[in-house]
Amino acid sequence: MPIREIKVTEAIIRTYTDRFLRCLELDVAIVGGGPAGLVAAKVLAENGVKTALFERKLSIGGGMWGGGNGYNVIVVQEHAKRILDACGIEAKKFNDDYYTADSVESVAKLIVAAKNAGAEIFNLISVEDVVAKGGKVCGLVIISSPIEMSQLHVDPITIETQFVIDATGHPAEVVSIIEKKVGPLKTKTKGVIGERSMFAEDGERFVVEKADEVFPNVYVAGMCVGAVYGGPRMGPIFGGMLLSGERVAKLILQRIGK
Ligand code: 48F
Repeated sequence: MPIREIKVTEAIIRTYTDRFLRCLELDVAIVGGGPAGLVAAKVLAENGVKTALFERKLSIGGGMWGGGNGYNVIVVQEHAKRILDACGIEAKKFNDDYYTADSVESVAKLIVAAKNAGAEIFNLISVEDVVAKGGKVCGLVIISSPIEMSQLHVDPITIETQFVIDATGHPAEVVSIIEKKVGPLKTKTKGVIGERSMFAEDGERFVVEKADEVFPNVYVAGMCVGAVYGGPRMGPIFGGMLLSGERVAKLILQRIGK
């Protein structure tokens, strides 16, 4: 049969629309498709939680693609290697304490793992606000990234969700909005402090230990944790990001009794 162009168009519009309509009401909405968001998506979805991840950029993967300084290698500590293993990412031992992995392979396989677990992933969608009723966050305000980038005067659309994970990395975008427009965070300083200079050992511990709920039903994971609490950055060592996403997913699973 000859290709009919409008059938291709129809296939795209119908499939995307169906997929999006299924995600209008979510258990968990994850903002940011870096390593922390992807691991959280995988763990939640494989436990039967209705999860979608929204990423502003064309490519999912955040700061993981470029490894360190554009050398496409990441370093992961022994205690986080099991997450690479679970996604089929090849990890090679380096000295006694570290493993290295190809950053491109790592991103690709984290995406596949999240998708295979049942998470929906939307790229080119920016979260520009939250829906807040009675001081509670109950949804996300989203807009197509090209519209956001071109600053066209176009209104956004919304989704509803029980829980939000802010996995937007260094800028901690969602919780910054909440702090300004909805109410103070549950943290001691009640707001986003911003990350500190590099201290990898502390930073790695920090992003895992403090990954938690910072506003009712809103959790932080990954580098966003460092930004909220003023933790140090850690550079291209990624164990903390993976474990932070996993921890937040497990905390939400506990909350909903799964
Ligand atoms: O920055 P990113 O990779 O966050 P992460 O998962 O991992 C941090 C590491 O990559 C690295 C590091 C490790 O030592 O420090 O930086 O914590 O991924 C965050 C993603 O969120 C997207 C952004 O494009 C990126 O891909 N993002 C940020 N704000 C928004 C967003 C938003 N408002 N809406 C949608 N996506």
